[in-house]
Amino acid sequence: MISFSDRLLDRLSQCGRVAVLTGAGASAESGIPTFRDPQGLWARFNPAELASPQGFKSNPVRVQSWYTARRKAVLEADPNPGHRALARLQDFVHPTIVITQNVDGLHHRAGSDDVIEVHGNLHRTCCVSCRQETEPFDVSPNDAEPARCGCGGLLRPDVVWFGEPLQADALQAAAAAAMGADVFLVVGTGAEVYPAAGFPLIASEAGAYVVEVNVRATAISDSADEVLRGPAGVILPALVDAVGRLRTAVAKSASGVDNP
Ligand code: BJW
Ligand code: ZN
Repeated sequence: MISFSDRLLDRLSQCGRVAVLTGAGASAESGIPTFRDPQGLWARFNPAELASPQGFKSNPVRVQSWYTARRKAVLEADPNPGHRALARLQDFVHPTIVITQNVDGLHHRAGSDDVIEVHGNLHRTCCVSCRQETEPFDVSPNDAEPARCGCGGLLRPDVVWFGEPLQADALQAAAAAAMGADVFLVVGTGAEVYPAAGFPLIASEAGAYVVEVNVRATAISDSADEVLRGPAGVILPALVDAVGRLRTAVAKSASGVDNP
């Protein structure tokens, strides 16, 4: 059994608000590749070509076909025990706000109610000209023409590429969640991409207890209050089970079940 510090369990079982920042590592155990790990997407693909407005403009078929393949892979994947544990945490700590950099929608599918998708969602598609939301495109690398809207504009996934601003409402909601959190979990992110990578510091400066869950050291490991080293799909279910046991014990003793 994994053991957790009393400091963390006390805070989680007594606190009013949890916020969680998740990154690609949270979906790794669902079979979705991360970006910057040795087998990650950026080891095989060039982010300037595939995740920037300039790359899209110079070769829209390449970008649309890459996102078509990723969208299909995500549709075949399922939420993993880490996603489901965060959804279960809502039963014990409300609100549990999930700020995710992931565009795969797996937190929603796992049952988390309060999810802020700061980098968008790859299942949503919009037109670069009229901004209308449309059905997702299905484009292959060898297609001669890119997918277009009825208005003639190019279609793109509703995600945030490098150099693009995050949606103002998502950014504000995420900053507010970080500032209001008693405990701030940082799960499966290298914490290298801003502004999302700044949320743990915002939370810490506002008084949150910041806990990293990651298989490796990251840019924020040294500044976290506590580090839980291991896969999110193993650590998070054990942590939520421990919080649940503690909450149940506290509720029982308050109702006098153990002290008739
Ligand atoms: C596990 C695990 C397991 C593995 N369990 N853990 C200098 C130069 C150029 C730009 C900049 C610069 N300085 C700052 C910038 C800005 C730039 C930026 O931050 N760049 C840095 C790279 C330097 N940021 C932006 O451009 C952002 N926009 C912006 O700043 O706008 C300003 C603006 C204002 C006004 C007008 C105009 C502009 C936008 C950033 C958008 C990022 N987009 C992407 C693609 C999204 C769509 C898609 O999915 O295709 O978002 S890039 C990619 O990185 C994706 C991710 O969300 C993001 C973060 O990655 P993440 O999730 O941390 O993944 P990894 O792979 O890095 O880490 C995985 C972690 O998991 C690792 O730590 C593993 O150990 C761990 N792990 N298995 C637990 N089982
Ligand atoms: Zn259009």
